[in-house]
Amino acid sequence: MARNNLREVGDLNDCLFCKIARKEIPADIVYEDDDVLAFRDIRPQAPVHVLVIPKRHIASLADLTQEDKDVMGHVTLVASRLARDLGVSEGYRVVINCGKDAGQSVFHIHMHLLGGRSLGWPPG
Ligand code: DGP
Repeated sequence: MARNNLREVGDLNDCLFCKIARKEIPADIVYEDDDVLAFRDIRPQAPVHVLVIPKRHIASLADLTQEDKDVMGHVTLVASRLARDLGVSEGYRVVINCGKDAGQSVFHIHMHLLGGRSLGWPPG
């Protein structure tokens, strides 16, 4: 339990995305396996806006350890496959906001997959 900077055991119980992973809160799930879940963002910023998460609680990119290499590789592969399956393989963006200043609002690591419109750069 002392891994990944889990601030308190309470993080796991209170974490919104842990609750979605446990199906305690409904979500529009587009992909699921034993380790990874992908669901549509509740406030979509593009026609396709999906969040891909490891089911296991990891607070943020800054908290990754060697132990997380496989699951984060898996998250990335799922995002790549979903881009194809959801029809945005012509151009899409994956984003991981890390920390408050980057706009991270849910402290369970998640990869945004955004596509279906032209995406500006640099991001705001
Ligand atoms: P970030 O700001 O990078 O931490 O992204 C968090 C995203 O999570 C944000 O785009 C909105 C989304 N979100 C917040 N609450 C919920 C929820 O209850 N359900 C779903 N599907 N998405 C949520």
